[in-house]
Amino acid sequence: MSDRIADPWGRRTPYGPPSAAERVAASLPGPVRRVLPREIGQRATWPVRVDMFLEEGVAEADVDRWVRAASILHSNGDAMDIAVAGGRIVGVRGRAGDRVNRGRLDPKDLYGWQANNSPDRLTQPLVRQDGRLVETGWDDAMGRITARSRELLDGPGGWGHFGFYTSGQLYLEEYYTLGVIGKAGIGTPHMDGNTRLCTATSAAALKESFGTDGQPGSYTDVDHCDAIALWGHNVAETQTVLWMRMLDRRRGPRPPALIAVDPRQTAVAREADVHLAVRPGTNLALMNALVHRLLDKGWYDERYVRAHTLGFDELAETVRDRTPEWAAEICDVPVRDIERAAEIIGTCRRLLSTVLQGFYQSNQATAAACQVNNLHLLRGMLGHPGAGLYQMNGQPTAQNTRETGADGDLPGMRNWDNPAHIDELARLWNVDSSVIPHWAPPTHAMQIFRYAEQGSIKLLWISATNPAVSLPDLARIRRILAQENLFVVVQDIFMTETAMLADVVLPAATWGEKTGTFTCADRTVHLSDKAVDPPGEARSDLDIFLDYARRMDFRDKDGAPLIKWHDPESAYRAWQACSAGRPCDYTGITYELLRGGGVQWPLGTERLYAGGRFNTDPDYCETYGHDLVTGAAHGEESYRAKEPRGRAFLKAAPYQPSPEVPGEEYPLTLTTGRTVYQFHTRTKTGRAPQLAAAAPEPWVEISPADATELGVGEGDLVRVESPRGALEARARVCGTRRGTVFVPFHYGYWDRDESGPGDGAARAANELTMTSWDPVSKQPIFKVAAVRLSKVATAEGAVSAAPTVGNRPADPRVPVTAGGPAAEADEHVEEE
Ligand SMILES: Nc1nc2c(c(=O)[nH]1)N[C@H]1C(S)=C(S)[C@@H](COP(=O)(O)OP(=O)(O)OC[C@H]3O[C@@H](n4cnc5c(=O)[nH]c(N)nc54)[C@H](O)[C@@H]3O)O[C@H]1N2
Ligand SMILES: Nc1nc2c(c(=O)[nH]1)N[C@H]1C(S)=C(S)[C@@H](COP(=O)(O)OP(=O)(O)OC[C@H]3O[C@@H](n4cnc5c(=O)[nH]c(N)nc54)[C@H](O)[C@@H]3O)O[C@H]1N2
Ligand SMILES: [Mo]
Repeated sequence: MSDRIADPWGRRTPYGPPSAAERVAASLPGPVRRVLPREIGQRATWPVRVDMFLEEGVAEADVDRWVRAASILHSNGDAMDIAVAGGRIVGVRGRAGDRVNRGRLDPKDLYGWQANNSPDRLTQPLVRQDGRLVETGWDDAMGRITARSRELLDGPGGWGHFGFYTSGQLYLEEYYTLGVIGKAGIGTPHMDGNTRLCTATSAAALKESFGTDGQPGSYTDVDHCDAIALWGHNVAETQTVLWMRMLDRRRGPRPPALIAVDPRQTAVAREADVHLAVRPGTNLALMNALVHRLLDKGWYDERYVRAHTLGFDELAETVRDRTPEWAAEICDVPVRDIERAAEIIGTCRRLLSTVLQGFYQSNQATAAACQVNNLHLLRGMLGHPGAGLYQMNGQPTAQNTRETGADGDLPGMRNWDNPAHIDELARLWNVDSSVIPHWAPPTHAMQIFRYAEQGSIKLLWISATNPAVSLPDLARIRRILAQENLFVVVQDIFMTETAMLADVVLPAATWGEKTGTFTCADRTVHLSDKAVDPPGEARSDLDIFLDYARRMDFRDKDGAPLIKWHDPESAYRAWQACSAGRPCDYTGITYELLRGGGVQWPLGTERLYAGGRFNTDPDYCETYGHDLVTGAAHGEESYRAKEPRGRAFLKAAPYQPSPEVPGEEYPLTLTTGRTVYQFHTRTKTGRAPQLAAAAPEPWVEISPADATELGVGEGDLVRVESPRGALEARARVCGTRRGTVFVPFHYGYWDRDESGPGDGAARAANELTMTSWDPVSKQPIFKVAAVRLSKVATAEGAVSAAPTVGNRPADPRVPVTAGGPAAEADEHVEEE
């Protein structure tokens, strides 16, 4: 038994990398491998550890059924089984045989399912009547949406009045259906996902460097690598099972070196051999210096670069004067640490990189993420075991939003600017090419809200996301959603801050209550089956979208229904046909195959780009590329002129400071992010007792030096103000860089029965953040804003402001966060 609140990572199962003999053995064909002695070829695998948590009073013997599923609270793709007893979910258990987690589960997965059973689930549609939301039936609610849609679509301006804002948390089948409705039914370019806030930069960086989206690496790279670099990724709190794998390597023989780039002393940073606590917003300066150092020292693979890349000269020119000394000044980190990091990256044999929000949501996001790609290209570190690159995903199904085109992408990683790709889709859907909105770039999320603000978008359909807490500059977002002339549909499982502002609220079924597939950050597809019925009249998101298509009577060219599928598996088959021949080819990956466990796309390909051949062919690529500084799109002609012939692009850009930097009035830099215990706006984790109790309130992390200067002590109530708004929370004095404060963004207002700060003090981090985004990926800058801080009240007694497993308190007297008996989970390690 283990308290996974006190110890989120559980028991260590150390292991080492394969020996040279084992590596050779691993490359042999299966039949040969099987006759080798057992020690060879099998020892270097990550041991199995099965984690389980069941409701109090329920024993394993009481479980009626175990139903296959995968994690829905992060993008790691951990496979699990849902325990069902008496028609209810009563617990979860990791799947021992799965390639991703080998039985382990994240604390959010162990405890978070309890939200499914919460008594305050939405169970009936609601409509706004005389200013109030009142319960109604599906027919009335859908009837109102359809009537408004018809009126808008048939009137002047038609498709221009529709905006769809979806998620990274629905299933592949649901996204594909929504994508076809938007792109071929209504024909609007105003469709995006909250993936814009999450992994838009991951997609953008992969497209710019390699030609299309798609993660090159495999999680087994952790088993093989001799160096790990975590670029703005607090993996210990946000993908705990991946971190368990890394920690098990660190505790085993021949451990990999570890580099962390993060302004805070996270658990990752404390474990690292080199911690670069950069000033928020300066990633590109650091990256350019690292590239400079690699070139300067000759730490790159000249042959690989010549044969498989384009753009070396421009890159070399861009970083020519960008010395470690230069970057040390801008990033405010020691020169020798930059040099040490460069040496590890430049001389290791198998480099694994993961990139996430510290880069994606920071200044010059795409340019900085592309430099990580460059480090791998320069060293030829792609496509072989241990040479892994994850331009990480965050949300569990963000990869599918992108693949299926429920955001600003086209289904199957097709290119908006390639008429042949549009024609392919038109043939597939049997519609006229002109219906598919490709005459202008797709509208990104921030621009959709701008159009709603200006009144041109009149119907905004929000599914599985809570923008009234998660978008920047919340006062503005609340104002937009509350507008009289904007018809807002919210499809959710709880009464969120956003739902409170809706005209129609649709109650959805969620994970465990519906069937569908999703794909994690190493391209492993999992099937998650329906385990129990949804509460009340709640319906799956797929059924809701299908019902809308039916009521709107969308037709193809021959007058047949546009949507020709009716359930998850038929939707999946339609998607398989759409994906055929594209990088994310799902053909062969059937539901039946997935019932045996997770499988990577494309079938039989553990790593992409093994032969150094990239997806950059002009007829195949997903984009003709952009200028990383301005975001200006390159045209087809100039792209073809480069004759990529399967080579990757080494893209370059000079560093520029963030759009907002601290000054006299707002002298501190605010950055935001996550705790291990909460998921986003807490609609699920805030309803799981163990998780809710571990981090019940927001807090403000501040460095000891700043705290002393401002007269702030542990637990004191402080006020943080930016040019946009203010919040109040308790201070956690801890290891963050001087001049930087951190606030978790999880805390909205639903548990206070208000849709906004009301009379009380605000507490959402996004009251403070700014409306500004990366020029290429259009991902908002959540990680940098200028603020000031002042003390409101002194803490009374021993106050614990925040969980202690993250960024540790400077004051050793602060009590350690623990879950106690209610959080005891099972951990079963299979002994050899
Ligand atoms: N527990 C938990 N896990 C989650 C989620 C969750 O809500 N809770 N959400 C999931 C999702 S959708 C996502 S996208 C991922 C996000 O996973 P992460 O990206 O790991 O999480 P964040 O806390 O947003 O940001 C990571 C780190 O970036 C650092 N940082 C801030 N500014 C900068 C900067 O300018 N440069 C650098 N180098 N670092 C900076 C922060 O200090 C922070 O520690 O997590 C997924 N997993
Ligand atoms: N300041 C700051 N802001 C940030 C970030 C940050 O680091 N800092 N991170 C950004 C990132 S990376 C992300 S991913 C976003 C996340 O932001 P959001 O997407 O707004 O956060 P969630 O709370 O996950 O919202 C998902 C909603 O879907 C509902 N839901 C869950 N399952 C289902 C389902 O099956 N069907 C339906 N219809 N609804 C369902 C949940 O109840 C919840 O209301 O926040 C972004 N905002
Ligand atoms: Mo995310």
